Amino acid sequence: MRILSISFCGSVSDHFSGTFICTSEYLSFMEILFVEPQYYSKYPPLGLLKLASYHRSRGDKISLVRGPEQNLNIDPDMVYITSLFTFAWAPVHKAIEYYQKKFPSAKISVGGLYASIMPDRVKSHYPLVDVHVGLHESAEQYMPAYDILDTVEKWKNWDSSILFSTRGCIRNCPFCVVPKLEGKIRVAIPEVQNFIHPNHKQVILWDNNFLASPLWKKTIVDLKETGLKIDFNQGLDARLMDEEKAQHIADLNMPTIRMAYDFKDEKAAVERAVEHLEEAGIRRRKILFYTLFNFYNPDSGYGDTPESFLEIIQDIADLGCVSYPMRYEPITSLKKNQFISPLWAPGQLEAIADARRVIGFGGAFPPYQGLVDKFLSAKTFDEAFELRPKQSKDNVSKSMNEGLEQDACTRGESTVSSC
Ligand code: B12
Ligand code: SF4
Repeated sequence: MRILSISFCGSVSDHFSGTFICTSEYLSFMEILFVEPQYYSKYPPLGLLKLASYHRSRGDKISLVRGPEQNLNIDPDMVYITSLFTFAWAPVHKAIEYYQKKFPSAKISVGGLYASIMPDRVKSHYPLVDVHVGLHESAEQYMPAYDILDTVEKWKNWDSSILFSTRGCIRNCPFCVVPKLEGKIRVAIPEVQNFIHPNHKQVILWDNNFLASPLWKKTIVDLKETGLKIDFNQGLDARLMDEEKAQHIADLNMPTIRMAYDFKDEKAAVERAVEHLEEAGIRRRKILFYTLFNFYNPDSGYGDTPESFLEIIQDIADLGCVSYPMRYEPITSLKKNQFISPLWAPGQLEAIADARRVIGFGGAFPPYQGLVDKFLSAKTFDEAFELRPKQSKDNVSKSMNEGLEQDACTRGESTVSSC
C-alpha cells in the first residue's frame, strides 16, 4: 500500500466516472490486480471492469489479466478474482492457487456468480481468501473501465457496451438464481446513455426482466437516440409484452427479439406477444424463443417432459418463429450437462443436442419450411428429433435451407440465456 498526501481538492478519477475525491488528509492507495479466470466466455468480465473503475476513482492502481499470467511486473496489495458459472469453478480455483503462490503477501478476494452461489465451497477450499457474496453496490454506479481490456489479448477489439439498466426480477422461477441473489426488480441505471462508451458500436443489455422496469419506456427512447444496435440479450418477458411496448421495441435497431417460452401455460401470452410485435412491424422470423427442457423440481415432482417440450417447439414453429432449446442446469451444478431429469431419457437429451447441430442453425430451429413440416407432422418426440442416419450435416442443412433467406437472428448465434 502506498501513502499519498494531498492537501487540496484533487481529482483522482476515471474520466468516465467523473468522481472527485476531495481531501486534505492522507490518502492511501493500493495496487490491485483484477483477474478473470480462464473459463470460456463470449463477454469480458463486466463485474471486474466496474470494480476497476471504482478503485481507479479512489486513486488505486489497477491492472487486468486473464488466467494465470507469468509476465507480470507488479507487486499488488490486492488480487480481485471474479467467477461466472458454478460449473466453471475449476479455472477460478486454479487462479486462486496461482496468485496465492505468486503474491503471498497480497490479500485475495473472490466474487461473482460462483462465489455468490457457493461461498462456503470456496471458503472451505481457501480459508484465507475473502469471499464477496452478491453485487458490489458502490461499483454498480461506475462506467466499466473498458480501456483496460486493451491489455488482454482476447478482449483487445471489444466494441460493445454491456449494462444492466435494472437488477433483480419480479418473478421467482424455480430454475433461476437471480431473485435469490438480486432480489426484487429495481432501476440500476436511469440514464443508460451515460454508460455507453463513445467508441462502441453495440449495446448489450443483461437485464433479467427489462419489460418489468418502471423506466422501460424512457430507457428505450434513450437507447433509440444512440442509433446503435441493441441486444436485450437475456430475453424479454412475453407475458409483459403489450401493444405499446411492442411499438417501442420495433423502433429500435434490434436484429433479434429474444423471449422465453418455457412452460405450456405461457402459450396464450406467447401468441399475444407475437401478434403485438407483428402488428408493430416486426417479422415473425426475427422473434426467437428460448425453451427450457430437462427441468425437474424434486420437491413438487414437477418437470417438463419430451412431449411437453415437443408441443412448445410445435407451437413456436406454427407461429413462424425461431426456437432455441436450453437445457436446464441445476443452480449448484458443478459439471455441465450432467443432470438428467427423471422424466427424460439420456438419449432424448442427446437427440436435441444432435438436432440443434445437424438440422438447426446456430443451435436454434428457424422456421424453415422443412423444419416446420418435420416438427408439425411428428406424433412423438422421438419422431420429431429423429435424424436420418445417412444424411450428412451438409446435406440436411442444405435441403432445409434451400431457397430460404438466412435469418439475421440465428446467424452465428450461440448465446443462450435463462430468461
Ligand atoms: C450474461 C449471462 C449469460 C451469457 C454469458 C455470460 C458471459 N460472461 O460469458 C450467456 C447468454 C451466453 C449465458 C449463457 C448461459 N447462462 Co447465463 N447469465 C448471464 C447473466 C445475465 C450475467 C452473467 C455475467 O456475466 N455476469 C457478470 C458478473 C460477474 O458481473 P456483475 O454481476 O455485474 O458483477 C458484480 C458482482 O458479481 C460483484 N463481483 C463480480 N466479480 C467480483 C469479484 C470481486 C473480488 C468482488 C469483491 C465482487 C465481484 O461485483 C460486480 C458489481 O456489482 C446471469 C444472470 C445475472 N443476473 O447475473 C446469467 C446466469 C449466470 N446464467 C445462467 C445459466 C444457467 C446459463 C446457461 C447454463 C443457460 C443454459 N441452460 O444454457 C448458459 C451457459 C452457457 C455456457 N457458456 O455454458 C445462470 C447460472 C447459474 C449457475 N449455476 O452458474 C445465471 C445466474 C442465471 C440463472 N438462471 O440463474 N448467460
Ligand atoms: S428466469 Fe427470468 S423471469 Fe424467471 S426469475 Fe429468472 S430472471 Fe426472472
